[in-house]
Amino acid sequence: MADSAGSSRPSSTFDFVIAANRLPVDRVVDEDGNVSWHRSPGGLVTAMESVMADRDGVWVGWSGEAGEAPEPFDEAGMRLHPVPLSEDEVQAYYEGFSNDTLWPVYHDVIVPAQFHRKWWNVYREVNERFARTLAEVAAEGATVWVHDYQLQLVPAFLRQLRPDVRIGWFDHIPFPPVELFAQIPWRAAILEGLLGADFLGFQRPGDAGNFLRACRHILGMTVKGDVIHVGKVTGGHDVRAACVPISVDFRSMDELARTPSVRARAREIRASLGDPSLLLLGIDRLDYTKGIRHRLKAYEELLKDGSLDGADTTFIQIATPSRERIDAYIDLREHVEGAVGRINGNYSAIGSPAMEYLHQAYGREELAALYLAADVMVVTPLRDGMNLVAKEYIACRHDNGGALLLSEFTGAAEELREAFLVNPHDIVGLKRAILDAAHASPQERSRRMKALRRRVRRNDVQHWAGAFLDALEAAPNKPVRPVRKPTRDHTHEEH
Ligand code: ADQ
Repeated sequence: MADSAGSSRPSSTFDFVIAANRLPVDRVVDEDGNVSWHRSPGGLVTAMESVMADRDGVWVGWSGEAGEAPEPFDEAGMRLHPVPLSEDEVQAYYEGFSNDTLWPVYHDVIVPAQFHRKWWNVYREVNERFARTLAEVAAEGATVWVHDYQLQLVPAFLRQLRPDVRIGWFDHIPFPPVELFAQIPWRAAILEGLLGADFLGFQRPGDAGNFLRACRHILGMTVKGDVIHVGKVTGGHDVRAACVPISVDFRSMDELARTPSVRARAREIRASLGDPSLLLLGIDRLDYTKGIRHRLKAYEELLKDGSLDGADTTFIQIATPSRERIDAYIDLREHVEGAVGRINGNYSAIGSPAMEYLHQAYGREELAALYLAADVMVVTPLRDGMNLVAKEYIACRHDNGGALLLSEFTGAAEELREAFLVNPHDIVGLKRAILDAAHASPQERSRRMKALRRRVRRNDVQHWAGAFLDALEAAPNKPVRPVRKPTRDHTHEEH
């Protein structure tokens, strides 16, 4: 940690800096009003912990609560540096531009995108604030890893402030074809924002290809292979855009699923549903990209035409609450809950529900037990950057049992070729694939699962983080301007 005595906050700078919309912790207030921070579950935090373990690192992000930001603090083995967002900014930058403009455009416009100039202006301001904070906490020559679609302007803002640092950006969601991306009124500014980075990582080769094409078509840039020569944006540097698919912490999930308590809980889950002969499982954020409506339609038809027996089959759908103030999410929830009620009303028997629907978040143990209990994991997104649920299911199936039904439109489908692959728009094909997966012989399931487990074990989340950082390190760009100390005395703007 390098001291910077004399400056106001922060009192130190770091060699390794992560920027993500959210900090990796959630604020918890107990009955007596005491505040504590709990580490958020999830692979990204685990991956970053392993990367941070032998580095001097800080994570810059929003705390999840509107208003003043808490002072920087240590948690989960790293320094956390909160960025403030006002209630208006949460609505315009996060719920608005990130989740109601970019999210639908980047996911094939499954629902119409909303374009509002005010949202864009606030998105820009918040990105600039993130960049200023990063410029303050990054040590000379630091590596800065920026995450996801909420922070696409950060690379260029940061490069202007700190040409000495090495900047990487990773896109967790798809990058859309240029025909869709071109709808965004601020498309050129977004590309220019990203091109401030040295290396841009994407989930699929197709996403990187879409980005490269957008640079050619919209900005008229010269692209050679996977390198873009950025002439006019930041004074001439090269940016590489390539595919580095994210994964899960295979070893820790595998270990967790082997514990006696998780195995016992898996048996208990089946018993509590009347020991159905077929247990199907879906685990998703309640998001229209995840294809929940399509899978319920296929399931309902299978019950209706008698291919499946509702008294002897249960479909557990865990739908984590998500973006609950956005209209498209409110509509989706109503539709899904209506379908679940109808399916249960028509096809359940007492003690043997045809569907179990839970709109709640769960701990890792419970998720591992669910994965272990399920005969068929149903993953049917209409578009998904990767889909970690599919990989978590594989990591938990140390028994080589279970079958993975996987949409072709997930990043995961590029790697997981031994899954039962489906086009979720094709309801007939989806119904057939559900039956194929349900009726596959134990030998067939085991053959597929062994191959899938080999792949995810090798390409785990630690491998992903290492590959990203190696690519960033090897990126073609070198700082082109004289190294200059960041300004440390600017105050954070309040909006
Ligand atoms: P998401 O769209 O959130 O991620 P996904 O990759 O499936 O989708 O990750 C969801 C995570 O949340 C999984 O780790 C899962 O275990 C967890 N989860 C789901 N339901 C839960 C529940 N009820 N309780 C607790 N945890 C739950 C975005 C992109 C993806 C990409 C990831 C990572 O949309 O395409 O794979 O980022 O890059």
